[in-house]
This record gives sequence, structure tokens and C-alpha cells, in this order.
Amino acid sequence: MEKTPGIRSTVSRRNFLSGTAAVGGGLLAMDMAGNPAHAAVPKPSQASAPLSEKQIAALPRVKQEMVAPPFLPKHEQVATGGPKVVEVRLDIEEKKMVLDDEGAEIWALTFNGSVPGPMIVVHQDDYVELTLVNPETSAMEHNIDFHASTGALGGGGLTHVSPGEEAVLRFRATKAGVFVYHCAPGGAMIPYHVCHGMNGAIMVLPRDGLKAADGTPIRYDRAYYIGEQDYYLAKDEHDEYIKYETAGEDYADSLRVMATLTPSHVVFNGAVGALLGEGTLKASVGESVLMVHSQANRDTRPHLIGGHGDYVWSTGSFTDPPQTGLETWFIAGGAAGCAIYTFRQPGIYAYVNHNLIEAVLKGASAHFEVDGKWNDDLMKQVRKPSQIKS
Ligand SMILES: [Cu+2]
Repeated sequence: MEKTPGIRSTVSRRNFLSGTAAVGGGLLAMDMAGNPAHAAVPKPSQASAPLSEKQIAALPRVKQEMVAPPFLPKHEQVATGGPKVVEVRLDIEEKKMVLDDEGAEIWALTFNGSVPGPMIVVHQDDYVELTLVNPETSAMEHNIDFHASTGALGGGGLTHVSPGEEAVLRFRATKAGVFVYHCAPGGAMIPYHVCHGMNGAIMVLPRDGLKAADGTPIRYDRAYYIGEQDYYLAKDEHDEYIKYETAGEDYADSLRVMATLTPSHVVFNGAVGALLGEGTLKASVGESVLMVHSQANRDTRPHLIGGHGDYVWSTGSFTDPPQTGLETWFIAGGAAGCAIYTFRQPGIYAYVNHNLIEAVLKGASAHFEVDGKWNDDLMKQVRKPSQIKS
């Protein structure tokens, strides 16, 4: 298997992108000069003065216990104390996963065995110290690119691990928001790995917690992580999905299907129905629920059927004020975003990608089961469906 195809061209393409970003920065500055309301919004972090290695070594260290999505690791919404070094370990696992009731399967490439990988939660100005472990049993080389980080390739160039290797990357979480992380080994292996499940998200909370546009604190009672995944499975001449013996064996077939830009599956949390039935998300009337949604490769549009986004950070940036009262929100491919909704009614709510073909035919649907007391003022069935009287 080729190890890092096209890594050179990947690097030069990134350099081109960073040039574009510099131009964007200039435009923003002009905007800010002409519009003081905008100028007030993007605040640099309060404690972002660079620390020496000695100062970093003196910071408190905490180990984050990773949990599989849709759950988030234990965390404080408002940070106590100053910046910390948060130790995170991700174990790469190449594993066969069944994707739907028809038995379609894929050799998924995963962080910690789940699609998406586990959510990491830190506060702005914390240091993330990641140990990335690629076991000897793996077939492929992997790495990680953190969209939350600042530095070349998001750490991608510093974390290439062949089977049997591990690497440690430290970055300072200077940007508050929710961000994607993903594997990006180089060339065509980048979409191949991302579209085999190798992505996840990190939430970098403001140290003093989330806020509405007017500064009012926003808190949540529960939090869930919905990772949307597009898969591109190849079929044989009998129109059946091809099954493979080992990870990586589907490389050429997969590239052929990916080139059509038409996914065979678009799912939440790894497989069709993962967040339905036993996987249904739970909440109660009166609870505020944070829903983080990531899509590492493709645009999407979450919608909570029967509810709304009370507060929505569609781009995922917590330095921008949340939008309010949305029906559907946009998450750009390669990004995470989030919404908070306070449930007012009990029942089953579908949470979908509101391209309904993708929701119903391709798999991008989840359920919330909400308990509590029905409110007739908000909705009431005045007459049951019955014979037309007139
Ligand atoms: Cu990978």
C-alpha cells in the first residue's frame, strides 16, 4: 500500500490556501474600520500571551476520559482556574462495520473505534496534548488535522504514524468554537480516510461559558454529539455492495464511487439507525439540549422536526453571537456547528439532515424521545382524523 501519496502537492495546496486567508484578513480589517459593530465581535482570547515551555510545564494537567458519541466527556461549562494541559489519547482502529439493515459493510477507519471519533472538550487557552496511537495491527498510516489548532496542516505533518507508532502533539486552543478534526494522510488518501469515518470534533468553550448576543449566559442540561458521515460503497455487477477481506482493499473501488460525489449512505453516528431505537437521544420537557453536529466532508442542514434552534452557532464559532429561533441551520462541509433547544413538549422528535432524500433514503435521521407534560396551548388535536362531514 502506498504510504503518503501526494503529500507534497497537499502541502503546496495548503500554502496557497494560507495565502488566500491573508487576503481575507485584510478585507476583515477594512470591514472593521467601517463598521464598529463588527469590530467589537471577534475578541482575541484574554489570556493568550505566549507561555514558555517552563510555564507550560507548571500548568495543571488533566486527563480527559474519552467517551463514544453521541455523548460528551465530563466537562465544566464555565472553567474553574486558569489554563490547563488537557491530555487526550486517541487509538486508531481499523474495523469492519455494518452500515444498514441490508448488511452493507465497510472497513471503517476510526479514532477510538467509533464513527465519528470521540468529542474532545476543553476551554479556550487550554493546551490539548494529544497522543495518537496507531497499533501494529493496522494496515495503514494515519495522522490528524485539528481545525481548532493554529500551525501548519493543523498538526497533520507532525502526527504521521505508521502501524506500531505513536506521536504526541500539543496545541493551544486559542479559538473558541466547535471544530472538526480528521485524518489527512495525503493525496487521495485524505478523502478516502475521511469518508471511511476518520473524523470527529472538538469543542473549545469560552472560559466563562456560552453567551447570547446581549451577554446573557447560556447553559445546557444535556449535550449530544451527532457526527454526520457520507460513505461511498461500491457495488458489483449484481447491484450488491462489494464486501472486502481487509482494510484498504476497497481503495480503487472507493475512489471511483467518491469521484461521482454521490454517497451510497449519509448517516449519523456511523450507521443507518444508530440514533434511532435503542440509540434514541433522551431529554425532558424544560431541559436545554446542546446538539453539536459535524460533517467533515460535505455540506448539511440539520433540522429538529417539531422544535427549533433557540440558539444556533451555525459556523461553530463562539466568538460570534448565536443566531436565534432558527428552523434549519447550515453546517458547511469541513465544519462543526451547534444548536441549543429547550424542549417544550414531550414526544418523539426527528432530528434530520433536511435534504429529506438524505434523511430518509440515505440514513441521516435521529430521534429525540422527550418526556414531560403536553402543553395544549402550544398544540392540540382539535378533531381526530375522521370521515369528512360536509
Ligand atoms: Cu487515517
